[in-house]
Amino acid sequence: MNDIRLTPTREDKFAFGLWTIGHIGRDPFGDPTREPISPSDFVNGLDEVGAWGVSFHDDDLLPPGTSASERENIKKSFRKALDDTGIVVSMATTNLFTMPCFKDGAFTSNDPQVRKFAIQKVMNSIDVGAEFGAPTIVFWGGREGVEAAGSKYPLDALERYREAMNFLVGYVKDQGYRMKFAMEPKPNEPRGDTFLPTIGHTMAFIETLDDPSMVGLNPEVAHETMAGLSFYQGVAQAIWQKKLFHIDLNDQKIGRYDQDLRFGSEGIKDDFFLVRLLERTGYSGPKHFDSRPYRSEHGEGVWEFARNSMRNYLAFAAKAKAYDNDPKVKEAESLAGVDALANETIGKYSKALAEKLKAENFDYEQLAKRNYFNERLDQLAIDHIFGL
Ligand SMILES: [Mn+2]
Repeated sequence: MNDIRLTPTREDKFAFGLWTIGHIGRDPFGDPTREPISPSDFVNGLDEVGAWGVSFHDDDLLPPGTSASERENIKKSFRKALDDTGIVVSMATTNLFTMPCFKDGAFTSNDPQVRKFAIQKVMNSIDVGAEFGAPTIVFWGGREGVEAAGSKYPLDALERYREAMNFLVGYVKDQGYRMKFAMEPKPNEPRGDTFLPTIGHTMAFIETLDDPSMVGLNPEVAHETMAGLSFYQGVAQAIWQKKLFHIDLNDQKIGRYDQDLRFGSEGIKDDFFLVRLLERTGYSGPKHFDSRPYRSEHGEGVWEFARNSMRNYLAFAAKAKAYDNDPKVKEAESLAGVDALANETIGKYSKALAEKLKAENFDYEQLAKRNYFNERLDQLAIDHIFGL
């Protein structure tokens, strides 16, 4: 345990949103349990715990209804805290869910005026993101969905979703901003059913856009887990399709409401393999925590939550490295045939190869006798996580 580094450095690129550690503990059943943290105090706090980046919704930084002079003051003190600490703005996003006008959706509201207002709100949010150098704009379509299935023809809703994303890509290019978009899927909550509910749905949607190269994914542990899916497998496919532009790390029990738990506090094995995947594929984007302290915490407790989120990531990274360097793991992987899966099966189609393959004889009864020793391999992962 002694050689494991558990203290973050800037190179780790750990980032937190203003709404995460700064969450005031309000839930659908209860009032706030802690005081808000101002954006500049938040940045100073991040610096103290060793984080690297900060993200925000437009409304976290500049609450709706703030006067022009107040906006300038907020931006000035936020800028000063960033300059004083060296904390960077790693991502910006738009709140298209809190304002009552979005109750029927934003890009997919049945009211065209609401749809236009939503696009305008994102353009303004992109401008603020650009002002602070955010390289990525995240889109979480929290209200893009239905309770009453008959209230929206889903093919039309997807068409309007696409129209909005294409328009906003056009805006970014026209402004000459050096930024890309990352879409964040979620299966439900706050809507009964959300459009683009999973990593898979969203990646398929992105390929239908005018310029798919501008848009990738911001998958979140909790959201994919709510859908009963393996976040690890989903992220792996996103990496394979070169669509992992950003990531939201947190934790979640399957089948529950969106818990936004501290990363590494719940789905330990999936988290272990997730971190191993991010490390071995050289993911270089922000490791962004979209989670919040338990409602029972306040003061130092919320910063402990932040420290422990990063600590757990680093612990998993160290455990994953030890797992990969363990000769027993290498041996078990070889028995399982892990490396053999990286070798081409037959190659590109040709008539000659097809005929040759048709003529081959396979002793499938013999093939069925192979033991892959996956129990042994999996227990080695568990042993490493346990530290045995
Ligand atoms: Mn998120």
